[in-house]
Amino acid sequence: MPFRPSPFFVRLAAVGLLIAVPAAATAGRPVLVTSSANAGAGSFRAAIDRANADPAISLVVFTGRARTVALQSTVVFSGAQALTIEAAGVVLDGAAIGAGPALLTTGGGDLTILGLTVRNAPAEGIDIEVPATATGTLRVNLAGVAILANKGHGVLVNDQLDPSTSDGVPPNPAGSPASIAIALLNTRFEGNGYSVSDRDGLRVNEGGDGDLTFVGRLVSAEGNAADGIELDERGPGNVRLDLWGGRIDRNGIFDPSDLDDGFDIDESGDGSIVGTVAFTTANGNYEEGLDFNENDAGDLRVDLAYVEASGNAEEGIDYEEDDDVAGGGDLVTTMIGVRASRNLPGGDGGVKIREKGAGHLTARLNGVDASENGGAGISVREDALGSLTAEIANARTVGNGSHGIDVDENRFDQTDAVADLTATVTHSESRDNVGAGVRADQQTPGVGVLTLRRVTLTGNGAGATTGNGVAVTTIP
Ligand SMILES: [Ca+2]
Ligand SMILES: [Ca+2]
Ligand SMILES: [Ca+2]
Ligand SMILES: [Ca+2]
Repeated sequence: MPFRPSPFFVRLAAVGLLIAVPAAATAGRPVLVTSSANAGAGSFRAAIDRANADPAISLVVFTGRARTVALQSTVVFSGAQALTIEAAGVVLDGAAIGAGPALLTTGGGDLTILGLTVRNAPAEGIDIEVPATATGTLRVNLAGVAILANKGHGVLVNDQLDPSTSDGVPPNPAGSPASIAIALLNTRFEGNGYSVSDRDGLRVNEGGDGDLTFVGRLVSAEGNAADGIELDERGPGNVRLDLWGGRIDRNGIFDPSDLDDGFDIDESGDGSIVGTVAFTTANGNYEEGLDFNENDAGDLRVDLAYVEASGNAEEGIDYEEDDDVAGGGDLVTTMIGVRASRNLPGGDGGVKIREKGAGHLTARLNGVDASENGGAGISVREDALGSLTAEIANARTVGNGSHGIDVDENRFDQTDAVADLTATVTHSESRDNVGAGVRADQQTPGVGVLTLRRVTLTGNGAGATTGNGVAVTTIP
């Protein structure tokens, strides 16, 4: 399905475009593309070759005469300067490329692309390879861009020596000292990656020192072979996330032995995942809808507002802090107006929020509907050192295959004095679940307190409440 924003969104996008065009676009004389030919005078390839030869060239503009460029081989931009490509609706078609991406950049400068479609390449649509010596921040800005049916990743930004392995030795795996910042406006990634396993709509690999920053406004990633969007940050540095208006649906079907997610973030080494996702869907993906994993030192702090993650094959929303490598750090989240329903039994629940290793978990959920999931509706779990605080209001958890709401605090050891559970559920209904309406479990030592205020808890197979070590106060 094409992405069809409302007229209001289109106007918003137009305003955003004006903001997004960097100063480089107005500096220097543009090289004009006047021909749809694969090569030769006035072609896109010739324009990029001129930019390769002259670092003063920072702007390539399609004049409107070219419509579809049937590339016969990869176009390589090797210049180190920032480059802006104003395409005004032109299509780069890679169907006749024998092998390789449609567009490859290797120089490490900022790249801005406006109004371009890239389709049918036998590998990546656009491959941005970060030089090992890059420093500072490499910025990639895409506005009004469509990335369609490329066989590799739709767009790859690669700052890792070998993304398929944990290359280098943690905590400093191989990758340049540079940070990566990608900004997307009214941009879509559809039907990419159908060649080999693990090819995504958008993949950003950051390695070594540096952060990975992702900003998206009106972004769709639909029907891609592996993840719709994957952000992979290694070594020291944070992932910063700001997505508004995402449609990240029906991704991950390609490899039955490794089905994939809508939006996958993997952070390792020192550093946190911090940010917001709002007005976004992650529905019908073949593994999880949102799959955010933070490892080693650092926190996971991502808030959600008006997000739907339903009909996925595993969890709708899966937050895991210290999932694979415990290194301390907290998990803190506020979720408002979230729906996570009809996610299948492959996962632990509609909304799964899990903190491991040292660190506290604080979850504030208001207006979360997590119903008819194969597992629990809402699962909040804290393991090892640290306490669990959950404030759940205006929730609806109905007809789930396990508990409606599950708050679970697991001790570190018998001497851990700071391992308490404090949960409040107010103005909510948790009924007709296979498990309990609310399960609250506190391993000793530690104090467990569950307060229920105006909560409907009828028709649950394992009773209104269950669990050990928790004092339950019910206020009608
Ligand atoms: Ca880096
Ligand atoms: Ca890093
Ligand atoms: Ca970390
Ligand atoms: Ca932790």
